[in-house]
Amino acid sequence: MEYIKIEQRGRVVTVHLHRPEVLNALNTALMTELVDALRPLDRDPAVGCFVITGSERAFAAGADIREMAPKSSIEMFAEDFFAGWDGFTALRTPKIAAVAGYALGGGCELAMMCDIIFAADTARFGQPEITLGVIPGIGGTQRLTRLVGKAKAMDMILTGRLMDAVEAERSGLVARVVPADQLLPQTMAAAEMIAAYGKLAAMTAREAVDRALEVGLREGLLFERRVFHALFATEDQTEGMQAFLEKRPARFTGR
Ligand code: CO8
Repeated sequence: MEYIKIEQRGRVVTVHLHRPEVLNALNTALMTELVDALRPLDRDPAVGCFVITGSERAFAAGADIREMAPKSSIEMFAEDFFAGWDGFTALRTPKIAAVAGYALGGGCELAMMCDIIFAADTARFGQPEITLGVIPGIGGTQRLTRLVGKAKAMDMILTGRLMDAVEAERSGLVARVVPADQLLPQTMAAAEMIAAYGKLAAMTAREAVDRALEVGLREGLLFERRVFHALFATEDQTEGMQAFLEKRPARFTGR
């Protein structure tokens, strides 16, 4: 793989975006490598969490402007440009974005495609597409608005200004802000914790939380109750509850 580096430690798979010369700008080849690499791991019961990260300077400074610039509208439409990112959001294993430095445009959108964002105190988020004569195209107007509300989303998207990590946490975009040298250790600790739980429960939990952003309360509550019922078919439910009653740690198997 040319544009990403992948390492597995225990049940956690970490993806390092790796185009340092262009601040990890997201081109089609990177997207394809990422989705193709993670798809089989998503189905692997031995993998319980993905971490997506960049460099100290940039998580990703956006979609690759050099790749996009010469394209015509017809080409973008015919190729369904960047529709391949749907393959990333379709992954069911929990995903944490560990963001240091710039997360701009498509980079901010990629972080928002993850289930949780942890930010270094150096992180800066933005949707500066307006400065390029376009608008966000892989979820910025939709996910950012759901996460931070209309007021902040309009402010960011219409002015193109950047948000620092503290404001991003205060606004609900980011789960935790940590000192830069703690970003990967703290992200790994959370990832290992998530990965140690039953994978079926973790996959179901993130799906249920995502529903809250998509459907009305009544429908969301019904979905939650039904998948809660369904988890009683798993060995992990039996083991988790039995372990509690026997006052011992649970040993989840993902079945
Ligand atoms: N694409 C391509 N190359 C980039 C990008 C990018 N997004 N960002 C940075 N680079 C390159 C620069 O061109 C530069 O290359 P070179 O050394 O060859 O000149 C190198 O990375 C380093 O960048 P800078 O010299 O600019 O570094 P600075 O520290 O001065 O500035 C910034 C850092 C502020 C991050 C600056 O690089 C910047 O503004 N980058 C662009 C940010 C941006 O506008 N991002 C949004 C892109 S558009 C987008 O994401 C739309 C997604 C929707 C697609 C929808 C399809 C359907």
